[in-house]
Parts: sequence; structure tokens; C-alpha cells
Amino acid sequence: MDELSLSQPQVQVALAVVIGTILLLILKLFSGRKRGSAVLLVGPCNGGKTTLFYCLKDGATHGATVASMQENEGWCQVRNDKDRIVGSVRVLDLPGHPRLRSKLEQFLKDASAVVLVIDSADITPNKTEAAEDLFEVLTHPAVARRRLPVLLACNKADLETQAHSVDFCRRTIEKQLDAMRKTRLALGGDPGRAISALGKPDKPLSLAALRSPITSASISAEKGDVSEVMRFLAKLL
Ligand SMILES: Nc1nc2c(ncn2[C@@H]2O[C@H](COP(=O)(O)OP(=O)(O)OP(=O)(O)O)[C@@H](O)[C@H]2O)c(=O)[nH]1
Ligand SMILES: [Mg+2]
Repeated sequence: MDELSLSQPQVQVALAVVIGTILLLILKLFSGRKRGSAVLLVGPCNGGKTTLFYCLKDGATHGATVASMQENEGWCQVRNDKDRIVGSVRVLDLPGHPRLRSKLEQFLKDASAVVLVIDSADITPNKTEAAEDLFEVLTHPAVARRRLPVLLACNKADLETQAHSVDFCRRTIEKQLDAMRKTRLALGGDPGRAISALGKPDKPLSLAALRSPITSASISAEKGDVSEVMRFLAKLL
């Protein structure tokens, strides 16, 4: 019996190990929930997701792209404003075609952030799809429970005369999302979706007031002008 009994220092060490392990597990659980594992590039067809993906992954574009049929996955080295590498994030480029977007649900479960890429020169015909993507993201039950950073990346800013301002693109999507929410609520809600994440239904929807912080930026993936995306990614580290 005496051989089995532990001395006081041994008990203290054992206790410290147990407490340390529990703390580590809690930390892992919470950091996993907060940061997830990948940054998703979503948005309508032709917005420039794949062009942005290669720009982030390789620091350069690969010339002409074709409509994506499946997701692209890679790592992006994140640089700070002084061009120093401060970490890396996993990036997933999802196809924009509505029929291929079903995987968004699955990837959102453990996404660390979302970049909604839109063609700022062609926002009007694409506003429904862009708002639908944002609706899917923000009302996803797993997303609604936490603060998932979203960047509205208004791409193709190099098309100076055609590209709309960031403000215009943001307001267009905000209005479309508001209209979409009204329609879905009038139809009796959307089972399985957390529509309440879009704010109080009796007030106009405001992107600035949502739980998930939504920032907007003007970028040109083709010209490699993606510093605002880098800044967004750096904040996730
Ligand atoms: N002018 C200009 N064109 C761009 C820019 N980014 C992408 N493009 C062009 O837009 C077209 C579509 O780009 P993709 O990157 O394939 O678009 P995507 O969003 O991946 O499209 P899907 O895979 O169909 O969803 C290509 O012809 C690109 O060269 C940009 O910053 N400026
Ligand atoms: Mg693509």
C-alpha cells in the first residue's frame, strides 16, 4: 500500500500535468473555432477568384484562366506592410457556377474567413448571385454562431472607366441582400438557415451592423494589386 502512495511533490506534478493538458485542450478547441482552417474565395462566375488565388499563392498570375470546375487549394504566405512574411494561411478557391457551389456549405463549417470576389465592372448583372453567396455565408448556422471576417473584394479596379466604386458595389449588394431576406421571410423563412444573423427584420439591413465584420476593398488580381487582401489575411494570424 505504501509503495503505491505518492509523495506531495509527485501529486503536485501530476496535478500540474492534468491541469496543463486540460488548458491546452480548451485553448485548441477555442482557437480552432475562432480561426477555422481555410480562407474561402467565393463569388459569382468570372469575378476573378482563380486569378486572385494564384496571385496569393505564387505572387503572380498565371495568364488566362478557365471557368473552375472544382476547388483549388493552396497556401498563401502573408506579408505585412513592410513586405515581411508574417505567416501563412490555407486558401480555397471555389467554383462560381451555381451548380458547383454546393460544397460551400461544407467548407463554411471550419472556414477562418471569406473573401467575396466580385467583378466591380459587372456588378449589376451579378448582384443576385453575389448577394446569394453572402446570404449563404452569413446565415450558415456555424457562421452565425461566431464572428467570421468577410472581405468584399471589388476586383478588376484596373478597368478604370467601367469599374464601379467600392461604395457602389457594397450598397448594391447590401440592397440585394435586404430584398433577398424580405422574400425568404415572406415565404416563411428558410429552414436550417440563421436568418436572424442578418439583423432585425423590421429594420433595413446594414452590412456595417452585422455580427461578422464585413470590410470592403478595391483590388486588381490580374495586376497583382492585392495589398488589401494581404492586410485582411494578416489580421487573421
Ligand atoms: N481586367 C481584369 N481582369 C481580370 C482581373 N481578375 C481576373 N480577370 C479576368 O476575369 C476572367 C475570370 O477570371 P477567373 O479568375 O477565372 O474568375 P473566377 O471567379 O475564378 O470564375 P469561375 O471559376 O467561373 O467562378 C479572366 O479572363 C481573368 O483574366 C482583374 O483584376 N482585372
Ligand atoms: Mg475560378
